[in-house]
Amino acid sequence: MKLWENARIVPMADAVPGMEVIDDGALLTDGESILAVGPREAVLSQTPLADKQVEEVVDCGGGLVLPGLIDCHTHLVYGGDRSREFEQRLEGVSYQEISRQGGGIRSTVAATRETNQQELAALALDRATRMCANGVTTLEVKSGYGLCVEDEEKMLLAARSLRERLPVSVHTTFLGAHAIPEDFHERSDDYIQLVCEEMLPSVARQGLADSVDAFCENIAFSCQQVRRVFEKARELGMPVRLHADQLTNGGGAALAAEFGALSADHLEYTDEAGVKALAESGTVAVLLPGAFYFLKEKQCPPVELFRKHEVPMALATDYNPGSSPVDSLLLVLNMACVMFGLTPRESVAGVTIHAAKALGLSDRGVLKPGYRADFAVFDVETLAHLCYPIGVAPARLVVQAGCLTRPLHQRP
Ligand code: DI6
Ligand code: FE
Repeated sequence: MKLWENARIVPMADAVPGMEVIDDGALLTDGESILAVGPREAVLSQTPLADKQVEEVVDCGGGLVLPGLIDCHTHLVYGGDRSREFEQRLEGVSYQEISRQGGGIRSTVAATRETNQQELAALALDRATRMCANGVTTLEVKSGYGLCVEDEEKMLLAARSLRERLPVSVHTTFLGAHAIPEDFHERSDDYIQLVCEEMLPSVARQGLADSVDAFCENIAFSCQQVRRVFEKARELGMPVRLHADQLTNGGGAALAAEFGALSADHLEYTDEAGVKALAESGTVAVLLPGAFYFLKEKQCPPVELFRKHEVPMALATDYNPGSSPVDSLLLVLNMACVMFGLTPRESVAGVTIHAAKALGLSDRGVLKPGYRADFAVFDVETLAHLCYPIGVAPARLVVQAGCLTRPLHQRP
């Protein structure tokens, strides 16, 4: 057992508004799980200290202790970069226009196909290492830059390899329906057939993905095409999520809800009917302010409607080379407050409790007995102090499954 003391704890569960920080708190962990959390005195009184069962006492330095951060939407496995496209956009060419000309996602597909699994894994490791320093303990990673059986699987294997190399839980998502590959130009239905009949069954057979995603948009796939993918996922028993209503209102939110999706992501153009559908299906709205900022979008997601209908809002980096080259979930907290009007508490809930729900994970995202001992310690006073600076210092300590993983030299 380990005792983590001198901590100001924000459990993100059962909070009384205005009383969410447990000053002089402590956590008791046993292996991968939390045994007790609360005011130090209360935790100590439950602790069999006399039996000398506490093998280690760790001083959290008076820092603010949060559940380990969860980045529930990333595309961090990819080859190449999109700096030339960035310059084109600065000259006034739109993201959609670049996509229609065959660039955009397809240019990253070409670069990713040319990069082997080991190289992809090394690039992803470097990116994920920086994310973990910010307190991330669970990371979702999508495929979607391979667009054929072999290259999609190569991406998923590269993503899964992070599990052995970093102290982070990795949740992988098959995003075969991300873009229409060049060899299927004007044959998008044929490509969807390949996704449903070959790619998805092969990925499922090997257990390479925890969920299935698609890009529902006029520059990608129609609702009808996404429906085919989701029906196949359902047949294979895999949960779904959807890139929905990012650039136009295409009815993506309602489609995601109809299939009981874990999450619907982006949602800038979702209307009230779509929001109600999400509320009824218990689907989490994942907001991605990095992409909104980088594409200079004008329409914010309907945050007021999410509040009104009590749709949980998660936040993620959407880390990718084309629309959201940001690896800092801490910066995303700031962006969500400034651009989308979330409160600091809503923002932090978006990268903890609600992000866990977006991944279908019920063992993390809050600090409670029985939950995973994943937490991060920041040298800040309050949740507002975590959100208001543009670029916060990385986490002082990161604990994953009960083990100190940052700073690494303190690893037992
Ligand atoms: N929406 C996104 O934000 C990423 N994919 C998607 O469907 C962008 C991917 C890219 O531009 O490379
Ligand atoms: Fe995305």
